[in-house]
Amino acid sequence: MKQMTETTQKAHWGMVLGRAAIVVLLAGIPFAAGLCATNPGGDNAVPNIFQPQSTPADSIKQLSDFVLAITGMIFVVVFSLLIYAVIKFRQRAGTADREPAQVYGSTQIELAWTIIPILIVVVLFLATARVIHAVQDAPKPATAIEITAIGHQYWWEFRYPGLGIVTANELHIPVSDPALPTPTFLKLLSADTDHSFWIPQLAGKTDLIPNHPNSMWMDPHRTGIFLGQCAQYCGTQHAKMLLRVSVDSPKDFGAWVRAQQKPAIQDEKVIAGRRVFETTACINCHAVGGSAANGRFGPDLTHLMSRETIASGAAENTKENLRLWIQKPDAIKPGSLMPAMQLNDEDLDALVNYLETLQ
Ligand code: HEC
Ligand SMILES: [Cu+2]
Repeated sequence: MKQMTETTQKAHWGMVLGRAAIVVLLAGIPFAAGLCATNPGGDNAVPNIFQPQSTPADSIKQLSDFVLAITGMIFVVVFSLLIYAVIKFRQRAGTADREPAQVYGSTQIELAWTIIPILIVVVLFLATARVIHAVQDAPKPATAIEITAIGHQYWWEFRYPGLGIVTANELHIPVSDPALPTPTFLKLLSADTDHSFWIPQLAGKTDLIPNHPNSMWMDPHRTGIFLGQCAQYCGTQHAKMLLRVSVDSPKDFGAWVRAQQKPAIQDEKVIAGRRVFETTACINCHAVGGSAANGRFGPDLTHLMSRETIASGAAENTKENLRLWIQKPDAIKPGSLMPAMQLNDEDLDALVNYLETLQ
């Protein structure tokens, strides 16, 4: 007798705990959604899929909201029925040794739960197909900016074929005024392995695959810095393969383009450092416009100092970081494909002084 009460008591506590767990889980959903929707740190401090600022990202957000609403409704209906059944038909003292009523099939119910889900899936399919079509088949206006983005282990190369610009890691594009749209169309390529281009606030995620050009576009609605990240594991330093997009006003973009189109500054004061650069392996991997350096394995350094970060966002572009980077890239980005160059202090200082003139 005593044993039996103990078992029922245990079962009772099990049930209370189970119910409490369900309540906690349900309460967690709006909490998590609230966390995601807030934007700590102000202006685009974190990439955020909940605050689209460009047409493709906006279409994707709207579709996700729609799908979430429908699946959320299904979740609520199914869980309400489940909780109802669990409570209403729970084991009671009087019914412990009786079998529940045995029901064999119901054509109406079976038809309903076959046809309704099919309709829901068709609606979700059509809504998704519509957005995919609108994003992928958008016509390219004559005013579009064309850029080729090439993924490298572990940095980004950006080429503006129409403007004759080559740069790295920090993409500059103009803001797009709906009255006179200047969207940016990107051709996506890879120099080695599979990468993925993702700036959540501006567009969806698209892979960069060797020998298989992909494309995407974005038309940012406001200026500012937007952050992104390589979204496909591509090797050791995949995590430090960040993307920085500067959406500029038409005036700022024009000024940036003119500055980038100039050849590298040749400052006689840093001739010693330039000599170090041009007589070591640097030039096999890096290009500096208007000099003997035309390597393509690493980022173009012609306008290195116009970038706020180095090594794909791994460090700020300061004198100390440049020095450290050349001496020991692994200190900033372990596994990066730039070798430690083993220079003596004198050469290193001269070299950094030279790099600092590459405005
Ligand atoms: C074997 C090829 C190779 C050699 C040689 C090489 N680099 Fe690099 N370098 C790279 C690669 C690859 C990166 C990109 C690393 C990353 O971000 O993952 C890089 C990045 C850099 C960067 C950061 C650029 C940016 O905008 O992020 C600087 C500056 C740089 N190298 C300077 C030098 C200098 C100076 C030398 C010569 C002393 C040199 N490199 C030699 C391959 C090389
Ligand atoms: Cu990558």
